Amino acid sequence: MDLFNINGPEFLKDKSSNELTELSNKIRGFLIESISKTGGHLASNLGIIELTVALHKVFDSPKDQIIFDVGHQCYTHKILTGRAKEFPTLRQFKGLSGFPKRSESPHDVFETGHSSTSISAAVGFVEANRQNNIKQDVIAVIGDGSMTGGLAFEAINHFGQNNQKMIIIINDNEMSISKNVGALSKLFREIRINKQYLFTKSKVPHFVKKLLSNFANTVKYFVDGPNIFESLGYNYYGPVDGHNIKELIRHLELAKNTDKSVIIHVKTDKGKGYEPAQNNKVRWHGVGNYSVKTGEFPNDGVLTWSKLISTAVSKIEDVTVITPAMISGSSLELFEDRNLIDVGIAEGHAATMAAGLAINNKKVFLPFYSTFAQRAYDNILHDIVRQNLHVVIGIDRAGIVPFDGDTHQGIFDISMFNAMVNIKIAMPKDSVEAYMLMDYAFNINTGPMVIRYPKSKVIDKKAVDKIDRPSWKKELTGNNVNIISYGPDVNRLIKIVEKNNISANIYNARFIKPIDHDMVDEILDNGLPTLIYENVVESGSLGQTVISYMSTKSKQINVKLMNIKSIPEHGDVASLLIEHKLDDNSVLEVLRKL
Ligand SMILES: Cc1ncc(C[n+]2csc(CCOP(=O)(O)OP(=O)(O)O)c2C)c(N)n1
Repeated sequence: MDLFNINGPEFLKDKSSNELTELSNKIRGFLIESISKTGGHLASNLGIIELTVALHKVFDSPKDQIIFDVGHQCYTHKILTGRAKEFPTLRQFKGLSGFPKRSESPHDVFETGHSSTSISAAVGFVEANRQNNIKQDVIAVIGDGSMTGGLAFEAINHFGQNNQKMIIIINDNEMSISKNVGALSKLFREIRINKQYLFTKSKVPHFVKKLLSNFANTVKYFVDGPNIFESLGYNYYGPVDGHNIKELIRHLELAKNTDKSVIIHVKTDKGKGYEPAQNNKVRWHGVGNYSVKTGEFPNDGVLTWSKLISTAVSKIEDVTVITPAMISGSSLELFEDRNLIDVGIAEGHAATMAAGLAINNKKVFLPFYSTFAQRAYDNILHDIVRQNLHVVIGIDRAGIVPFDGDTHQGIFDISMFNAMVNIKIAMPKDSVEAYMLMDYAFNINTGPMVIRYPKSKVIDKKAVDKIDRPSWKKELTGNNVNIISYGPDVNRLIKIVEKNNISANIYNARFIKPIDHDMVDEILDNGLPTLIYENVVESGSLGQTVISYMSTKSKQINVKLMNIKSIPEHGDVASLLIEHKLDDNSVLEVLRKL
C-alpha cells in the first residue's frame, strides 16, 4: 500500500488486522524518515499509530467526529485522511500544519494546540448533534499528560451527568512531555499493574481469559469499588494494549455499540519502533531534524534563552521553581535537586500555588511559555498581582515562534500583563541584561515581575553591572530618527541602522512596564520621527503605552508602530517576519519613509 495513494480512511474498512498492522509499520517507517527532515512531534506520533488506524477502521470520519487533544499526535490521522504527500512541508511556511487544521481537511473537526480541551469541545459537539438530531459518535482522544489539566476534569465531571453518549480514549504512555505527575497517573499505574497480572499470567484460551478477566474485574469492582471514571458515570474499558490492532478494534467496537459514555484506557509506548526515541522519550517529544541512523541532532549544544534564564535563576538562593509540565521545554533540569515542582499541565494551579508560597515569603520563579500563560490569566491577576506578591514570572517563547503555528505564538503576553496593575514587564536584549534583570527581579523588586525571552539562541556573558530601577538604555545616538524596541530585536535594529548608515537614536526599552518617562521625554524633546518596533499584537503593546503617555504632553511627534496585526501561522521565523512586514527590509522601508 502506497501511503501517497491514500485519499481517505474508507479503504481501511475491508482490511484485516494483519494488514492494518502492516500498514501501521509502514506509517511508522514513513514518519521516522519524514520527521527526520522537517522536525516535529516524533515520539507522541510513533506511540499512537495503531490506535489511530483502529479508530479510522471502526468509526466513519468525518461523520463520526474525532477530536485530538493538543493535536501534536495527529500525524497518522493526517496520513489516513490523504495528506501523506504533504509531509515534506510539515510545519514549514505555507506547508502542512503540525496540528489539526480545519482549513486542511474536513476530518480535522476541531483545532487544538493547547492541551486538555478535547473533552470540553466534544461535549459541545455532542450537544450540537443532539440539537440537530444527528446520530453520530464523538470521540475525544486525550493523553494521560493532558488529563492532568483541570479543564479535562471539568468536562468529565459535567458530562458524567449527561445521558448523551461520548467516547473518551485515554492514550496512556505514562508520559507528559516529561514523566507524568500526580495522583491520577498513580491510579493509571495501579490499574495497569492489576490488569497486566491478569493477562500475562494465564496462557489459557481467549474465552476463558475473558471470563477470568470479567470475573476478576467484578471481584475488583466489589473489593476496591469502582474507579474514579466509573463513579463519575462512564463505562470504563481497559487497559487495552495500544499496539495490538485486534484488541483495539474489539474495544472500539464495543464502545461504538453501546449507548452509554465510555472511557477506553489505552496503554501505549511513546516512541514505539524507533530505539533512540523509546530510550529517551523526553528528548524525542518534539524534535528538529536528526539523523535516522545515529539518532543525533545537528543543533544540540547551543545555548537557548530558556537555558540561560534557568542558569540565571539558579544563582538565586532558596528559590522554588514551579512548572506546569515544562521541565524540559523550560530547561529546568538544573533544578532537579532543588525545589522544583512539576504540577502537571495546570498553569492556573501553578500560579495560585506560587501566590501561596510568595505570601509565605518564599522566593518563587514561575516560568511559562507565553502562549500557555494565557491559561493562567485570572490566577496571575487575581491571586498574584492583585495581592502584589513577589513572584518572578518567566515568559518563554515570547514573540513569534517557529514551526508550531498560530496556537503557539507568544504575541499576547504584553497586552495581558500591561492590563494588570502592580506588575513590571521586562525583556533582556542579551545575557548580560538577563542576569541584571533577574538580579533586579529577585533582589531589588518586591512585587510581581515578568521577564520575557524568545525561543532562540543566545551567547552567555555574565552581568557586569546592576539595574536598580526600571529604566531604559540608549544604545545608539543619531540625528534623524528614534527607534524604540526591546529584547534581542534591539540588537537586530542596531545592526540594520549601522549596516545602512542610518543616523538613529536606539532606545532599549528593557522595561516594557513601567516605561521610562525620562527617556520618552527626551524623545519628545528631540522631536525626531519615532519608530516603535515590536513582535507582539498592537493592542496593549509598548507602542500604545508610549503613545498614550505622549498624548498627555503638549509636544507631538510623528510615531510609527510596527507590530503584529494577525496571528502568524507555522513556518520559519524569517518567512513569518516577511509575511507580517517585520523583517529587515520592512524596517528599512519604514525608516526611509520616516
Ligand atoms: C495548556 C498547555 N500547556 C502545555 C502544553 C505543552 N505540551 C504539549 S504536549 C504536552 C504533553 C502532553 O502529554 P500527553 O497528553 O500525555 O501526550 P503525549 O505527548 O505523551 O502523547 C505538553 C505539556 C500545551 N500544549 N498546552
